[in-house]
Amino acid sequence: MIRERVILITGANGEVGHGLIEALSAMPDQLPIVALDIKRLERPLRHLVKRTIIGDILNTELLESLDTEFEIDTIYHLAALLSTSSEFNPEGAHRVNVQGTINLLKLTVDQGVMRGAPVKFMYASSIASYGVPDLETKEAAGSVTEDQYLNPVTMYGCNKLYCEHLGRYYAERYRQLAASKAIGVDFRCVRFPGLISAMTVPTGGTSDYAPEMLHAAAQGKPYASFVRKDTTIPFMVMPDAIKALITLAQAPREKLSRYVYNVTSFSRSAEEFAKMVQSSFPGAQITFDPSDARQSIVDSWPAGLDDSAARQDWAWSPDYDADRAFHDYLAPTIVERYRETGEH
Ligand code: AKB
Repeated sequence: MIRERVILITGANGEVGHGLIEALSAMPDQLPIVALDIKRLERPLRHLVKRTIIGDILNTELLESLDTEFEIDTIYHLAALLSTSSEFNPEGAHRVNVQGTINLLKLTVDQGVMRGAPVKFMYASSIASYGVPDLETKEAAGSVTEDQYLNPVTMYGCNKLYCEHLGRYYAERYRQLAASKAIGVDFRCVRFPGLISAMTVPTGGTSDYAPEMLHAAAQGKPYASFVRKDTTIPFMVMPDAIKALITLAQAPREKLSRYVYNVTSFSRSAEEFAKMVQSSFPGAQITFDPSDARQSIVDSWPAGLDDSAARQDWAWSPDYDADRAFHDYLAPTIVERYRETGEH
């Protein structure tokens, strides 16, 4: 039996999954995509993938059937419960975010054993892996490196940080006491800032105030931000997030000096972000009504990320600074999106 060589994307129906499917399927000579998600892949994307599977990464029988049927070239593991959702069900979040990741790492090991070499495992981590103790420290710290302030305050952040460590373990030390050296995984991880897409409104995150502000303005709806005006974290627009994942996946392994890389584009306060939204959508009604609990989560995330390792090792550079993000991507794409769907 010849197994078809594919790329597997988990969480394919999420906002990063959508962008990744569009970008990968537009690249010449790309392998077919198998899209896995607990929800059916949205109709406009279905023709871009070889197979859409509605299923759970906790279902090991399903993963075994993928192992039998396909030769997986690269896994992009995007499926996760985000930070706000995870706080409402921490144990459930742990199951999905950690056990789900272990199940996929095991699938990647099994694929590597059949191939005789480690298979690539691309992991989407997050700024939530950080935990800065207070606002004074946050201000003094500025842009933080991958190794500073790793004391996350959310279940999601704990899960992300632990899975970064699991990736290193599976890459370097998997079954280290076995008689002969076991094949591990080629683990590569991007630690993302808050992501903003013109096409989808995220659900369940705590950096969602920025995209929510923008999507509300585009629909002519008022919006009350759940964080204070001065709240500052780094952001990136979706095309740059996709670029980061694909560029890291394509980088020669010998150029990579680490497993986890920060990437970022621009840092803005919620008030500055609101002003940029209002310059694209004059008359947007944005107010500030902070929620203490969600505010304290965003306050624990750094104001900036130092992404010099990614710039150095795999020539990372975002295409969109804040101005370009708004004027060339967010505003025009979002206007078109709501014109097409007629959602107001
Ligand atoms: C969230 O808010 O949970 C995510 C993230 C920062 O990873 N957007």
